[in-house]
Amino acid sequence: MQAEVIVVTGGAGFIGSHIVESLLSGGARVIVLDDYSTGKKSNLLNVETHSNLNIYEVDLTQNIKASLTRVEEEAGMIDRVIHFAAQTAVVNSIENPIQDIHSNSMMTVHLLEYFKNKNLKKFIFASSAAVYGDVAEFPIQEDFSCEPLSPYGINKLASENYMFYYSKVFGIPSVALRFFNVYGPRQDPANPYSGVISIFLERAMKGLDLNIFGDGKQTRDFVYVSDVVQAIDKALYLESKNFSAVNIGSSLETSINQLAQSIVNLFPEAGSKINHLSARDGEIIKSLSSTDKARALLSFEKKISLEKGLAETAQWFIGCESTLSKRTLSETR
Ligand code: UD2
Repeated sequence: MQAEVIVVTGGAGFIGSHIVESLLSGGARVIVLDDYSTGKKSNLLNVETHSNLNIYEVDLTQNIKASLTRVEEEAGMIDRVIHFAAQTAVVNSIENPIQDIHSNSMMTVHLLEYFKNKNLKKFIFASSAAVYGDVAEFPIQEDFSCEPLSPYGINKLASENYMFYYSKVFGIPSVALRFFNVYGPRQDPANPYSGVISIFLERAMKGLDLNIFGDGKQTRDFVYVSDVVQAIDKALYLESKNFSAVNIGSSLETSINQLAQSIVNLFPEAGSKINHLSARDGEIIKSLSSTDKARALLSFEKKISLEKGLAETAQWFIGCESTLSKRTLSETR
């Protein structure tokens, strides 16, 4: 039997590259579409020469139809799509809400339009807990009202609404995975709005102080990337023809104070201290997912504890640091 063709937009990104590896090991033909705006070629280093992988460097805000037509000419009919390409920073969406439409919901609609009469077997979308806005009741369930408080969250919700419409009217089966705070190897600590775990790990490893915004009592629901991959894989082969929106989290809340202390404890020799700076504007105080729906629909079970996930991510950061210093050493020779 011929391998299924699966397109991963944003496949060179943090989560995307992990799902690409998992799909290839399952025997699929994988097509990555990425413009390397936040994704990196190095994220696909383990698989870049795999005979079942094709990588196309394309800007998906421009002429998606031409890119997908080319893919189908070269690889055959596309069976499933995992749509992860997006502008990922909430703060950018606030600063430039119009641009954000182009690189978020508009891209989703272009993709759905392309697939509307093509018998696509599944369309998976990286949604976010940002669709909920400020919630009064916990844990957060999928049927709570969605009142997003950023253009980023508005776009995620708009994409979901389009997916619902294209499933009802054009029969494109789809799943929106509402990610809580995902962390793990390859998360890039490059800017102040990168995931807090990547920032804290990088700083603790170098013995730099960890800066907590506010009193640190705010909580987040951290989920390890391999658990997320497990959920994506299940969603990709879900039997349903409809649209579903599903939370993907750990159903555990951790305060930023606890997190910072656990990370400092991983590098006892480095001597980082913990500081408190003023709170970020518009910060949510609490985040906690219900994953009952994920369990029922996708047999989702969190496998990696925060302790184990932090240790594995720390190992990855240490590995990167030593590769970098080896490279710098050989370059200066
Ligand atoms: C997460 C998502 C965001 C959106 C949002 C929806 C990430 C990286 N961001 O934002 O895309 O989906 O959830 O609710 O997953 N912090 C510090 N010091 C630092 C950096 C962060 O104290 O150096 C705090 C920050 O103020 C916040 C917490 O750590 O209280 C988590 O911050 P984040 O930027 O990792 O994620 P979040 O929840 O703001």
